[in-house]
Amino acid sequence: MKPDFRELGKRLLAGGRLTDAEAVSLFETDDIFSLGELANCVAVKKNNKFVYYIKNMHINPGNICTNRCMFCAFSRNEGEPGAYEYTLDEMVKGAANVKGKVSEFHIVGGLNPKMDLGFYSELFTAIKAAVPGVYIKALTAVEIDYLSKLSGKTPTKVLEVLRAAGLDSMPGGGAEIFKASVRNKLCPEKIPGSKWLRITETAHKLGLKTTATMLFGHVETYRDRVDHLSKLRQLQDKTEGFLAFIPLPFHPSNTRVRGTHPISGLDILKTIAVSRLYLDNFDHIKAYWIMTGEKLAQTCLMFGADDLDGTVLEEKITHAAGAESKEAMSVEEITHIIRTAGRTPVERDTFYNRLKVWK
Ligand code: V47
Ligand code: SF4
Repeated sequence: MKPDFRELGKRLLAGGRLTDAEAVSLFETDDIFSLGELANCVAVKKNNKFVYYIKNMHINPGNICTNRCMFCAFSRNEGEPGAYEYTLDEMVKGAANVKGKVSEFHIVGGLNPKMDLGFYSELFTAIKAAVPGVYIKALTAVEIDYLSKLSGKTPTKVLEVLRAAGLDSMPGGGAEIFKASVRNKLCPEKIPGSKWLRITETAHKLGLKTTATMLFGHVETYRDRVDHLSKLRQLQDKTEGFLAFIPLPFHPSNTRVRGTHPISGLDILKTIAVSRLYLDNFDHIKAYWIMTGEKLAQTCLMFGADDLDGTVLEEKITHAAGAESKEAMSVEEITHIIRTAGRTPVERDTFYNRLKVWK
C-alpha cells in the first residue's frame, strides 16, 4: 500500500488517527520529504515552533547487571574489567556540585542486588536534601520489577516507598521492543513487554508520569515497531501518563548483536516522523541527541521532534556502544541548534513546565 499523503494530511490534521497498516506503509515509503512535511505540520500544530530542552544530569549508579542483555555494551559482571559501582557519597557529592545548574537528575543503572530498595531510597532522600527543589526522574519499569523481587514488595508498594523518598517521575528505558518473538531473541532475560506495560500503568495510576522509549534498528521489522507504538498509544489512551516518546536508535559496537548494519540517518528520521504521526495522544517526541548525534538531532526537528533532551553532563550507556556524540552539551550549544533550525528554544522541567522561553 502506497501512502496517500494528501488524504492522510487532511485526516490527521483534523484529529483523525493513523491505522497500523498506514503506519507500516509510512515506514516503507521512499517519499521521505512528504513524510517529513506531514510530521512537521502535525508537530508544529501541537507545539507551535517551540523546541524543548532540559538542564539535567544523568547518573548511572553502577553497571553491574544480572541481566546482561546482548544489545547492552554498558553492563558488566561483578569483578569484570570496567565494572563500577558508585557509593552513595560519591553520587550525592556529584549531585551537590551541580546545584543550581540542573533541574533534573535522570538516574538509571544495572540490576545489582547491592543496589536495592533501601539503597535507592537513601540515594533519593540524600539528593533531595543536598539539592532542594530538583526533580528526580529515575528507575525504569525493569528496575522497579527487580526492586520488587529483591524486597518482596509489590511494584505498587515499591513505587510508593520511592516516591516518599523523593522519586518524581520515571524514564522510559527498558521498553526495547514489546513483541515477544523479537524480545525473546534480543533480551530473553528481561521482563516481558506486557510486564513493562503493567508496571508503567501502575506508576501512572499512582500519579507518577513517565516517558516511553523504543529501541530500534536491530532485529525487528517495521511491523514490530508499529506493534510497539500501538501498545503505547493504547496505554496512553487509558492513563494519559506518558510525557514523551523517545525512539532510541541501536548502537551495535561492543554488543553481542550480530549481523546488523549501523542504523541509517534516513531510518532515524522516518522513525521520528512515523512516531509523531502515529502517537497522536503523546504531546512530545524526543530526538535524544546523544543517540542520534547532534547534527541529525537538529534535522529531526524538521521531521516531527520537538524535544532534544538536555545537557546530560555525563553519559555511559550509548558511549559504551560506540556513540560518537559528545557526553554533554552546554545551554549555548543546545539553544544554537534549536535556533538555527528556525525554532524557539524553551527550557523545560521534567513535566514540561516552561522555565525559560528564549526570544
Ligand atoms: O533502556 C541500551 C537503551 C536505554 C543500547 O526517558 C541502547 O527521557 C542504543 O532509556 N544502543 C537507556 N540504545 C536510555 C533511556 C533514555 C535516554 C534518554 C532519555 C530517556 C527518557 C530515556 O538505552 C536502555 C536501552 O533501551 N540501550 N543499549 C545500545 N547499544
Ligand atoms: Fe542490564 Fe539494562 Fe543493560 Fe539490560 S539494558 S544489561 S537490564 S543495564
